[in-house]
Parts: sequence; C-alpha cells; structure tokens
Amino acid sequence: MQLKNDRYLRALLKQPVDVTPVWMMRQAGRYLPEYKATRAEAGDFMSLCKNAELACEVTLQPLRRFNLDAAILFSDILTIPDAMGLGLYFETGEGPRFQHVIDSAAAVAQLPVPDPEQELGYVMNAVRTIRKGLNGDVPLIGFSGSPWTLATYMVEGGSSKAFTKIKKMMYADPQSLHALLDKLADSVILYLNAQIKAGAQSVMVFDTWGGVLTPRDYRDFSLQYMHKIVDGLIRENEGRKVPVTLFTKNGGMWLESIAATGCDAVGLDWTINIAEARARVGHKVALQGNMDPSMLYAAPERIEQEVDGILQGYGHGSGHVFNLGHGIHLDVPPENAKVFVDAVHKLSRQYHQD
Ligand code: 1CP
Repeated sequence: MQLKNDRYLRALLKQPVDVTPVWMMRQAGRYLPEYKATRAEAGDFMSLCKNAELACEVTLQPLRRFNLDAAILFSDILTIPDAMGLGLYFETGEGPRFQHVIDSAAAVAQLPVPDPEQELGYVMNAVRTIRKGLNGDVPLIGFSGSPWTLATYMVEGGSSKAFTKIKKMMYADPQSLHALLDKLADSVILYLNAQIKAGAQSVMVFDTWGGVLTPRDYRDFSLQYMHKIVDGLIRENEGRKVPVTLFTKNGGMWLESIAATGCDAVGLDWTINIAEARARVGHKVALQGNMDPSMLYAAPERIEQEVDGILQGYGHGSGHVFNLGHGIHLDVPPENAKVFVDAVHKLSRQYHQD
C-alpha cells in the first residue's frame, strides 16, 4: 500500500519534501491522560507491551492529537534482556529492574540469543497490528537499544548514574564485556530484522548511555557493535529503502565516526548546534533532532522561536527530521507539544522551496 505521508522516510534519505517532518521521542507516554487510562486497563507496563491491541492503541494516541509524520512502535528497549531470561520488572517510581544481573564470564556464556518470532513474538504481533491500525497514514518506526546501552541495564541490574559495575567489567574483564556485547549485537540484528519483516518501515537504535564513555571506549564498546548492527540489517523491504538512524545521547563529539558506519541518519541531542552538525556530516547522512525537551515548558511564542532557530540552523533542503533531543518529559502539557509539531510544519515550508 502507498503511504499517504512519507515525508519522514524521504527526509531520512535526503529526498525532497514539502515541509520538515517531525515526531517526538517517547511520544506515547505518561504526559498523555489517555495513555495513563490505557495503561491502567492493561495493569502494568509489560502487560501493555504484550497486548497487541492496547500497544497499538497507545501508539496511535499521539497521532490523533498531533500532526506527527511517523509512529513509533510501543515497546521498550529492555525486551531483549527480558527475553534472554533476566526477568524484567518495574518497581513503582523506580524504573526498570532485573531479577538476575550479569556479573561474570559464566553468566555471559549462559545467555541465549533470543529467537524474535518466539520469545519476542509479542513485539512482532504489535508491529503487525499497528501497521494495520495506521492504514498507510504515516510510516512505522521500529527500534532497539544499542548493545552498550542494553548491557548497562543488564550489568547494573537497572538504571544507573555512575555506571560503576559495567565500567569495572570494561576495565577489569574486557573479554567478558565484549562477549556480552557481541551476543547483544547478534540479538539486535535478528530482532530489528524481524520487526522490519513484520512491517517496521524504518529502524532506530537508541544508544542512550554511549555518551558516558571515553572517546576510545565509545569506539570499542559501543560504536563497533552498532556498526555491526548496521551491516547486518535488511535495508530494503516492500520495494522501499528501510532507513536506519543511530542516536547516541551526548555523542556530538563523535558524529563523523557515527556517520561512517553506513547508517542513513544520526540522531542529535540538544548539546550540539545543528548547523555545526550539518557542516560536519550533512553530506553523508540525514540529521534528526534536536530541541531540548524542556523547551516544551515554555510559552508558545518561545517554543516557536526555538523551532525557527533550529530550522534556520539546518538551513535549506531535505535531510532533517525534526525531533526533541531526548524523550518528552512526563509533566509537559500536551497543548505545548501541539504548538511544537505545528510550528515545525508552519515554519519549515520556506526551507523546501527551490
Ligand atoms: O508507563 C510507564 O510507567 C512506563 C514508562 C515507559 C514507557 C512509556 C518505559 C519504561 N518505556 C516506555 C516506552 C518506550 N521506551 C518507548 C516507546 C515508544 C515512544 O517513544 O513513544 C521507547 C522508544 C522506549 C525506549 C527506551 N526505554 C530507552 C531509549 C530511549 C531513551 O529514552 O533514552 C530507554 C533507555 C529505556 C529504558 C526505560 N524503560 C522505561 C523507563 C522509564 C526507562 C528509562 C530508565 C532510565 O532512565 O534508566
């Protein structure tokens, strides 16, 4: 089926568009009252992810409110470690936790590479259900965490601020960490390819914690494995290219190396000027980003001014997907998100006229 709105896919491939496409990281979530209602109906977060109808419902909720140019699969990056047998659970107000942590070479050796159609079949069902629900309106983004980012949760046992356990493994037993990252890279390749076969029209890899590494460790322990993933992905499906976006939060120093992996687009957080980013890598890849999510607390005029500044920074021509530099905060008023999305479309037209 022909997509009614394919701006997002076109911009990732630097093909001409009428206006700059926009979506928001974490666009389905707790800042929306209707999300909270559906989540309450599901019981808990994982039950929501495992119920294809409800996962589809929350994926579509932000699209009913805002003129978004893409939908993102409702799931989580921690589904892979869960499928490896670590026992993911959510402590109220504390974020994700694991029953079993990875703390030795033996623990790494025992980990299986999950078969996505088996242990992660619920994700593929959600992808298929969402594609039907979207009815060709906008493309569906599939996603995964990067091996490094997944490993931080598996070794720390949950969220972390200082990353001492995984850094200890990195410096005291690098072989075990490399074995873990390699297994995760293989798992992510299978998982993303299964999402693509199930109907994801583009995929994004979230490397939320790559930015806590030294430049050399970033290359060896994070980027190397994302590069392996890019090499292993299906790049064309349903007669169209399937663009891949790599996002390392705080990765502005390393844009050239990220772009050199062969990905189609690089995600930017707000700590880098998009004009500088375009000058450095814009001939090679598209860019996604990069408004500070906290700007959505501001008055409408201030949000529009910021959108205008970022559009001006990127400048003329295709190759920019507007987004926040990280996930939307849970106490942002939904009206402000609407101001943001509408401003991108309204103010960007002038940059796409030849
Ligand atoms: O309802 C709830 O209480 C659960 C909150 C929640 C939600 C809405 C979690 C738990 N995950 C999600 C969905 C989610 N997670 C999506 C869905 C689609 C969308 O964007 O609308 C996506 C893409 C993610 C990705 C994700 N999960 C990342 C990478 C992106 C990022 O924000 O950096 C990470 C690091 C996670 C781990 C995770 N899962 C949930 C939470 C609260 C966290 C973060 C924990 C931490 O900060 O360490």
